[in-house]
Amino acid sequence: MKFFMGIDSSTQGIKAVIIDPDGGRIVASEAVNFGKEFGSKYDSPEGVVIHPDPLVKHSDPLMWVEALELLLERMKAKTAPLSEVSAISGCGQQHGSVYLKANFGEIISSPPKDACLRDAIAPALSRKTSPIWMDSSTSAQCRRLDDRIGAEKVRERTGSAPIERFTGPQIMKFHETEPESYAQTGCIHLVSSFICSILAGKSAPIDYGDGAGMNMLNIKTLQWDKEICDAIAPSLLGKLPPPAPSTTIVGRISPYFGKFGFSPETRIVAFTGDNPASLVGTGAATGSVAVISLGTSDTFFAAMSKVRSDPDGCGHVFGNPAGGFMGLICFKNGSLARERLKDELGVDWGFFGRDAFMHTGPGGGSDNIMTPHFVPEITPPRLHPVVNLSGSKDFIEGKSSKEIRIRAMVESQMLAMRLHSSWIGERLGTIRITGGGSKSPGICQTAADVFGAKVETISVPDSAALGGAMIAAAATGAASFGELSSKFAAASRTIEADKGKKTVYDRMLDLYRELEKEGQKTE
Ligand code: XUL
Repeated sequence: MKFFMGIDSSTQGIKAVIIDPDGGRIVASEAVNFGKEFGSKYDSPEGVVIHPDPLVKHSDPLMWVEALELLLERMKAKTAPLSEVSAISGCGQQHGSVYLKANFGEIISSPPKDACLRDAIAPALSRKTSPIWMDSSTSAQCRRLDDRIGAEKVRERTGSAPIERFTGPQIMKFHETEPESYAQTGCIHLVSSFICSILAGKSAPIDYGDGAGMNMLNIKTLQWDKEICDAIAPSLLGKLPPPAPSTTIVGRISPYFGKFGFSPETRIVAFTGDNPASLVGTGAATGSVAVISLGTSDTFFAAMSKVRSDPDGCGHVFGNPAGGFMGLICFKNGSLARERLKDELGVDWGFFGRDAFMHTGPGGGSDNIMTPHFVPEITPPRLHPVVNLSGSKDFIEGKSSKEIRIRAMVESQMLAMRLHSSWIGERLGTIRITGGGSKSPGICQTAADVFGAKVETISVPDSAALGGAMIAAAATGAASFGELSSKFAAASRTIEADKGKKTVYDRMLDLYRELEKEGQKTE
């Protein structure tokens, strides 16, 4: 058995890749889109249950389970070499939590082979839906955690100030609003450890990568912080799986999965968060390379040689699956904001990502910038959409050309990343860009120029699933993280920064900082 599999259970779908570390090649990949396959069944056209309150964002964990089975069925039907998979790891969208009764472990240890997993697991849920990372309905709980412990103390101990989407404030809200269901909860899993548990047929640990996204893991002791957990909800410590390194071997695959062709010898390695997995999948877990991932959310992350947290309270520290830590910042208005402007201007991605940049210069010649926060932003945290503009009169009045407006949005997004990532404090001469936006030469060049860094793109589209497969291979000793990075995450294209633009972007960075402060005043 020489292959390794990575599974990524994300907001909009679930993906898998199988790698051959010896040959340095991807041998199979597959994906299931939640909205397309199960949108009407779970009232979730984009993988998220429709809810009248825009701050509430939940998903149905049974949809994730059903999608996992469909994914494996499809792989089997396409004769993917599942019987040769030596180990599986993977990841999930971060922060999302699954609430389970005490019988969860027993149920997943031997689900009836002829039943579907979804039906077997349904009675184990103590809460029907799972709050996910897009949820921002817990501001009151974040304030309570601040009152009870102190935001600074939470940040210093856990790597992040109390944040709405983080699991701790979400658990507090569940306990406050549904105390009976909370009392029925025997175990709380993250999306990652939930999927891992099902594959292993037993309750899996929560790895340091995803566990640090809960506001509960003490990043110095790598244990759950008792004082913080007690302040969140009663008896919480007893409901949490143990924290563990990302390379922990949880056990052999559950016999249930034999029906897809897996060998009973296949090992299951702990799952992690999608961002820590992407750090591995982009080859940045072991080097001084930062990553910009342009997806539903835009994220900026890098491995950290020393643990430190963001004094502004916007950034986060997570475990690096290859050891040590990583710093991350996450923007909610990522590709959704770019798509919104693209549609508003009636242009296609070719124009948006390339043409718009060909005949315009930095700031459109007038230091045009904006806060493109069409939905309440999380970096910096905002309760409302804040779209403020600064620059030429035409730009502020929305009369500028399409090119100038596109450039202003992309430059502003990159300036926001530069501003809010400076606390990570590493010497990062190279930035790797992944995700949909990395196909755009205009966006890549803007990133290089705004950061004054070399930008590289990599050819792998699913860095999170790939990272999962690499973790499985490294954890079981098939290859080191460094070897796997050079085989699977080599740069496919390099873009050098235009050093001549440094002065103007330094100036625009100061202007952007001021514009963000203005936005805070209007809150
Ligand atoms: C990171 C975050 C998002 C999700 C997306 O803190 O909330 O990047 O992990 O899946």
